[in-house]
Amino acid sequence: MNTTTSNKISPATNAPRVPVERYAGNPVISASDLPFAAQCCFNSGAIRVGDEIVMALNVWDAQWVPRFVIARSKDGIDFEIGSKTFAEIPDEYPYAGRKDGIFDTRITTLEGWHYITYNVSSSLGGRIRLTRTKDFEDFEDMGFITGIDHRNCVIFPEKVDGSYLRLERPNGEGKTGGDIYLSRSPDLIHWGQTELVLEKGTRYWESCKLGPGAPPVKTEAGWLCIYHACREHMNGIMYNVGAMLLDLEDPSKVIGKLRDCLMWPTEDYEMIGNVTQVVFPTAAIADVEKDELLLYYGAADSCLGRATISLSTLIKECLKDGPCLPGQS
Ligand code: BMA
Repeated sequence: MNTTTSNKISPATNAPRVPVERYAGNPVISASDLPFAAQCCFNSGAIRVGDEIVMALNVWDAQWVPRFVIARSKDGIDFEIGSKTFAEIPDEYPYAGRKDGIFDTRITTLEGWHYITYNVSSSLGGRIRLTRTKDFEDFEDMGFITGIDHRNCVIFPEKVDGSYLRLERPNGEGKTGGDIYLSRSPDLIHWGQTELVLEKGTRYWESCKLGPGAPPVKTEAGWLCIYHACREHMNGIMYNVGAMLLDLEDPSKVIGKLRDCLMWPTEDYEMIGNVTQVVFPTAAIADVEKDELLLYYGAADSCLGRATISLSTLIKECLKDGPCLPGQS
């Protein structure tokens, strides 16, 4: 496979400690690959099912109406993209009739089901909704699983200590928001026992807000979490990617966190688009035998990128830096 490692200068160091190999054919999916007219597609969850990568593709159609469709691929590069919509803007006040949407899908396989979380927004705030499927053909809508105002939510692939778990980011930035929390649930519908996991601002590249990116990946060392991390600058907000490891038994505890930014926008398709300077990770698929973590990420709110990372290097470097709590970095 053709890959390319960006050699551009890191905002944190001069040489990346954990090289990120972008697929040389990126964007791996863009609007022109769709079987119907569309403006863009980005920020889409994906998982491995058997010998396929299945993606819950987050598309904005020609009229700027958001549509979710399923895409499948044997090699994770060439996707067969469906046109059947599996989730729509809820037909209820205050969402009905608004085009601002549904977006940011993430998929977690859990107890024989594939659970898809996504954000439903309106001018009154965003909320997370859940749907599930066994075969990516028939879907069961499970309704809203947060109150107002939530932006991002990823579900863990197994229960810990008898509870389902998720990482979430209530909306907001500045003093009162933009941090990552963990919540627990007995049934995936009712959530509580919320604890702060990671505060923004440990490092300058994650100074203004953070959010869970890909659903956590279980490794021997801990739950590996790839998250988005934002920095505000004179031209707006730059979306970067960070990595941390959470304790296997108590995932509210950070046991390792990469001090340096793992990935930041460098390529044209990440710098230029509907929203400039955005790399927004939504899927991390581990292959221990290949020592690979495969990432899918939205680029500039316009298309999808694909990248690979050495799993062992990433884990080692996260552990080396320790929890990296505020004031310790
Ligand atoms: C976030 C989400 C993402 C988007 C990002 C950059 O708040 O809305 O869908 O990629 O902003 O625009």
